[in-house]
Amino acid sequence: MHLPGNYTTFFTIPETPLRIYHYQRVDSTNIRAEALARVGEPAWTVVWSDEQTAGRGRFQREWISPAGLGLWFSLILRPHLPLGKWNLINLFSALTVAEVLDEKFRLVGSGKTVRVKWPNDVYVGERKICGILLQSGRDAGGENFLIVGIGINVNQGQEHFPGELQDRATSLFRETGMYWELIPLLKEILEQFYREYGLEEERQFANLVARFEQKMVFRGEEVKIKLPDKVIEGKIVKLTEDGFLILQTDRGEQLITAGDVGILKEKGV
Ligand code: BT5
Repeated sequence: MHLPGNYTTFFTIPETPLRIYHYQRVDSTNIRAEALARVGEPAWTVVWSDEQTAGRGRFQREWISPAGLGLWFSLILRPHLPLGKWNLINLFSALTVAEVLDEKFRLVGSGKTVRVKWPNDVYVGERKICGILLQSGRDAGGENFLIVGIGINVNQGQEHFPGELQDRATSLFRETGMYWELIPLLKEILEQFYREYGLEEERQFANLVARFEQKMVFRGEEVKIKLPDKVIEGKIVKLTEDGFLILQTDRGEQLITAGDVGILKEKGV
């Protein structure tokens, strides 16, 4: 077995196959997890780091990951789903984080609720609290794997975000006025992920799209979607059974498989 290098601690979560390698600082937990998966690391191994020096979002965008203030981790999965359905794991991951965070808001008696934005962002009001990056690959033995990279802002105050993010990003601390311990939160998210994933896998993720739609921002609203080469406008009609977006545009319905969704009135997404 390939050893995962200079990790600080290692722990498991009882009654689950979850194994967590904890680092103080890495470039990106997705990069580390991918390297492990390529040489055959099994599903449910997690790479977690206090800090990332090259945290990444989609399309190579930067993900701000300051030391000790949030949860930055990546989980290896080896899904038994047809490849065409792996996109559903995007939706599943966002929903799982949203449900755990909702539980925290209930706990502190806050009236706030967490929403998901297609395909895999988690929002509180207009601000992003969590971003997710999925990367698939194939290991040396020819088996496909998936890396689920999750970044959750936990204890940042407004001043910890760079200027342009101060209004667009939030954290559990900003929303509840309380500091949250990272390890219990990480364990809770991973446990819930593991439990719910098993249930979803049994029913082939059949109810997931409906659950996601209920928590989804912008349903039925006019939006603009930034694609790599253009921006299109239209109304979100619904999601397909594979979790892609159907947009009603003035040229008819269009299927959107990737992109950034924002409301039409907004300056940026
Ligand atoms: C994402 O990309 O939202 C996916 C982020 C995934 C981060 C995790 S952390 C663990 C693992 N290791 C990694 O290297 N990545 C994963 P996207 O939808 O492209 O959003 C990126 C945009 O969000 C940036 O361009 C910023 O505008 C904004 N952003 C950056 N850092 C942020 C933060 N900490 N909180 C909220 N927004 C942020």
